Amino acid sequence: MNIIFETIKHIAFEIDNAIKNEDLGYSESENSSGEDQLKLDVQSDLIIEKAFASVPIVKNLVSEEKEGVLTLHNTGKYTICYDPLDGSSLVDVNLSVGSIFGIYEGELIGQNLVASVYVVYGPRIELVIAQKGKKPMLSRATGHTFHEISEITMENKGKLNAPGGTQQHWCDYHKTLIDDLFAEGYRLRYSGGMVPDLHQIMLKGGGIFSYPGTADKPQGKLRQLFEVIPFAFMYEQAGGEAINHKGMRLMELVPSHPHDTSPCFFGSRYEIAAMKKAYGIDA
Ligand code: FBP
Repeated sequence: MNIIFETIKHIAFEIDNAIKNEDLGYSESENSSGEDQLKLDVQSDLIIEKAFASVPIVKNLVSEEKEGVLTLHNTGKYTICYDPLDGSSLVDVNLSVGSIFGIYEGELIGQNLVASVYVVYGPRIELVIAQKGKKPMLSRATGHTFHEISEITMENKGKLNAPGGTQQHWCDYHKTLIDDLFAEGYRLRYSGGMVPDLHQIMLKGGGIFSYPGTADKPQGKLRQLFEVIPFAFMYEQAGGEAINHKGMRLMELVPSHPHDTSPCFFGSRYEIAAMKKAYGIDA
């Protein structure tokens, strides 16, 4: 598994270099969800594919930017589902973005995720690795080397609120949840980039990130295999919780298609309990 983590560190420097030096314009192509692709989306995807092509333990790659499964090594053990540049539409306004990696063994379902990694491309490059039985580990780059900084542990209650989704299409009880949290003194922290938003809540002790199902997107927007499940694993390893709109653990998701999305709620225990109460879910 360490060879995968070391390869992701190498990928992080290459993508950071591309963000800082390459063309921020749109490519001619669309991804499999019909979204226009930035040249950086395509380039980041190629950087990842090239890097794992020389890692025999990686059997398959599944990218948010492409349809289908790419088999690299038939004798490999793991499938890596990844979002090469999450929040890429924020690069041209110079906000932090990220890459997300979910490492699965066997069928591509929540319970088969064995490790996850995300990279934050911000003022500095930071990387967090979560493995079974361990607290997530934060590392930070100086020069071209990552140094381990600290394990991440979430408090039971936080103070940050990151509410995603088009507010005019929120259901009433979701609006009540969000309004009540602000009435309790929570501070708004939503950049439009899932990676920096979830990173901030984890590092600043807790709170809640929500991207609900809405009238315009009943199944939410965020993809199960590439975004939701890898972060659900991160949050649970850090002592937080991650559930869907029915109160089911996101780690129990069974996508029927690689690009399936899901309503999702990530947070510390107090805020997830508040969400369950607002949604009428038995605690
Ligand atoms: P991409 O993976 O296509 O970048 O989209 C995901 C994302 O940008 C997340 O990073 C972010 O949390 C969300 O979409 C923002 O959505 P919205 O613009 O609806 O708030």
